[in-house]
Amino acid sequence: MPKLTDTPAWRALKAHLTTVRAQTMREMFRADPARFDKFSLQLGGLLLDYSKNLITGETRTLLLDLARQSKLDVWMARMFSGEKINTSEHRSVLHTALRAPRDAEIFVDGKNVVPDVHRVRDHMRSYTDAIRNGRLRGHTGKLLRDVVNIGIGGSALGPLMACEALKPYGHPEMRAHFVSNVDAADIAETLKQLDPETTLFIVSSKTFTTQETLANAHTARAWLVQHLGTEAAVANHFAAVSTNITATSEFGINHEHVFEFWDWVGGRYSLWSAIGLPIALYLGMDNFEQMLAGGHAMDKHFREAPLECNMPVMLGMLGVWYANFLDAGTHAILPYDQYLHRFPAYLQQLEMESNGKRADREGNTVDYATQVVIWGEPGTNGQHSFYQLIHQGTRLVPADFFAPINSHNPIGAHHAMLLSNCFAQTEALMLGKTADEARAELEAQGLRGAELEALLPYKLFPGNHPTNTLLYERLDPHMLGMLIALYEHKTFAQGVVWNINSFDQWGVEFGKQLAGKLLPELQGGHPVTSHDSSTNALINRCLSQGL
Ligand code: G6Q
Repeated sequence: MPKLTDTPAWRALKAHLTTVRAQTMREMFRADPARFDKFSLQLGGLLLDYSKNLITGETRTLLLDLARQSKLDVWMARMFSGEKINTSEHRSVLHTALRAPRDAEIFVDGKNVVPDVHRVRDHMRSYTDAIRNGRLRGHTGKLLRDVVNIGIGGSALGPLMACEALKPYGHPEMRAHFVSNVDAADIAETLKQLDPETTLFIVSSKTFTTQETLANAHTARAWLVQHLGTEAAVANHFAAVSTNITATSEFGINHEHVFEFWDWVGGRYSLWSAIGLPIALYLGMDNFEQMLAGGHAMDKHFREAPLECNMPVMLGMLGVWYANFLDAGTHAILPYDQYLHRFPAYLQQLEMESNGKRADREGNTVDYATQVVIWGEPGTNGQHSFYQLIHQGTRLVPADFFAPINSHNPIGAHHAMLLSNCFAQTEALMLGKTADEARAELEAQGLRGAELEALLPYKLFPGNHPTNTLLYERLDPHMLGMLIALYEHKTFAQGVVWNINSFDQWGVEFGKQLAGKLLPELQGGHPVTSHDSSTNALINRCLSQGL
């Protein structure tokens, strides 16, 4: 197999760079009034405008040639059919099966997994209905109204992001809390707000061995037992979600409140499984299923739409264009939707944990860039902070802007102001401000001569900064499901092009391996000498100062 960077599609894109660099987006828009129509896609209430990118029609053709050369269609079929494409862990990759309809058939090791998915989903429905309508109550008979998810990484970020994103659909008397960090401040500050009689803890852990989660779960359990005065209270106040059912029963969780999932669901892809239990509790199972339906609609689109009309493919290939041909090192996620304020953090894990890798599928170290750094904050807050660098800094920062056409909170002019900021930013990032335009502005302010010329360089904006805009009717459960699945498949498409396994996470496993290593030394009380001088000094300083 030729090296990726020597393949015809890769070489063609390299050669094409000079054509794209020879023109600005400002010129491209001026030359072609139909540019928006040519470079935008729609799917069920979601519009993707990718016309403000550093591409021509030919760039798109060449990027899709690269996707075809990478056999994206073959990899897609392998993933959806349950083939074990996560080769380093010998696992299928079937988060898509979690949102498949009841009559679908998807096989892993000869077994149709869809009936199991729906069995657990039915269990989630009966449990969440019972908690929400008060049939299942706390140990003292009170309604359970505070749900605390104890989990980390993939067992936290998705449910947290979704509960925040869909707050307008939440049960008016319920609150969802999330405890992840092993720093006791996380659980202590959460417990301070809670009444044990009305609190339900969900211990979420695929492996049920994660240090942080088990430490928090034991602390929560001790707090509950101390306040309610009996171990018996654990039965009503704890549920668990895991693939490790033996460990959940060892922890003492009532087996009727244990929700199963399977090793073919990756942690960062697991919010569609029972890991979504806090979402289902807070929003109700009907809304959770709407989210699954949104994910499924995006699955269908990804599988069936031709590459040139395929949203995840377009987002993925644009990312490849910037990472590999225009040397971008980061990509900003900028939601003009406060409800999506944890979406950047969610996508950080999804993309960086999936594709932040350097060994290809054959075990070779790649000689091209893979995943860029994902980061971001909601607009308009970011405008008063890091947008300075995007507008006038020296780095290329492609960005995705998100905005709902309709607000859940139609108060005064807020929403029009929000949207005007969003559209004004992408327009300004594309157009920039030329010397003539800046000069005219300064003259209008009364500046002339040397004073004007001295100020001019600081008032210039090169523009030509690429952005995508994702505009949707309203952020409802179905739309959120579509958006999440859109980025899952974008991530998959990029992994296919980079020839990496997007579904293992040995870097995260390394962290878990390290987690317990220093602990005995910090607890042992004796000065250490076994590490490098920096690590020794840090440990010894803590020991000598009373740890
Ligand atoms: C996700 C990662 C990682 C994982 C956490 C929690 O893809 O593997 O973020 O979700 O480390 O693991 P457990 O769910 O096993 O506690």
